[in-house]
Amino acid sequence: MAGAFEGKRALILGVANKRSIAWAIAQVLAGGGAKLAFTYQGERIEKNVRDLAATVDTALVTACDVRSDEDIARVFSEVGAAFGGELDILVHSVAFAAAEDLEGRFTDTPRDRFWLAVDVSAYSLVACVRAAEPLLEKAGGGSVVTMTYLGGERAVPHYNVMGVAKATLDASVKYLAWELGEKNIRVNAISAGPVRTLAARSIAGFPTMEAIVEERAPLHRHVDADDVGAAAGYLLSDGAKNVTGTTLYVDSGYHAMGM
Ligand code: NAD
Ligand code: 0WE
Repeated sequence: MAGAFEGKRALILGVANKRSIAWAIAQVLAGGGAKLAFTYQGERIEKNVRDLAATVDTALVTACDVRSDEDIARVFSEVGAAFGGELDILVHSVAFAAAEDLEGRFTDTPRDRFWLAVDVSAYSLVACVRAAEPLLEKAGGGSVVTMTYLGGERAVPHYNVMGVAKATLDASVKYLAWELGEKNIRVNAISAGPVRTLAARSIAGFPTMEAIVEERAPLHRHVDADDVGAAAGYLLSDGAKNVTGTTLYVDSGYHAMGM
């Protein structure tokens, strides 16, 4: 796909390290000729992200905690300055729930941590798309991709409040797609099977989940971040110009099964 993103400008939220799904997507965009901007969550991962960004054509690396309206406003003003007031691509690859809520009973999720998961993992897409809208519009339209998981549609043991957050995210994708379609802004989700990233490796029983996919999915193999990167490359390219409001499953077909 060399050249597919020549002249395109992309903002990517959610790189933590080289295993991040966001980084796999960034590499596909960079390989196609895009100019990139990155946000990182805190000083703890700043160096990781700066080192990775330095290996591609990067215009901006800046901090963003998606819980903060001030951070989001500053980030999009910096992106506007870096990219001449325009943006073609927005990649949202951010999620968080308190670790204890991915271990205990969903029934026991307290109010504050329920809203934390929805705030970081779902509302952040709405806030970022709203802030990106003028930049995307000025570019004549654009493409937004977010990352979701089957646990937002079905009960996946232990995914718990993250499932509720993903259900909220999935519905948000459809409402955003409807409203922004008239501005030629497309909004889609990728539903990935379990991928060995930082967010996934800390989860007890993750190897078991990979093994279940390998046993039951039609393609009998687990999913890598690069597989997700390739799918994002499609959704973010002009080849998907009439695709919006949808979910592309990159899960070896697991979602199609009833057993
Ligand atoms: P990751 O840990 O590499 O990425 C998660 C990112 O979220 C990190 O960069 C982290 O800094 C960021 N983040 C968390 N809280 C934030 C906040 N308050 N403000 C800003 N950023 C914040 O893990 P990943 O697996 O690459 O996850 C990326 C996305 O993919 C998530 O939405 C996740 O739900 C989704 N996803 C992951 C899998 C999987 O198995 N790994 C499967 C399907 C979907
Ligand atoms: O979306 C995710 C994981 C997102 C995530 C991961 C963590 C780990 C560290 C959100 N918040 C946190 N909080 C932490 O403190 N996935 C799709 C991967 C995943 O997570 C699971 C899964 C799968 C798959 C949790 C339980 C069951 C299945």
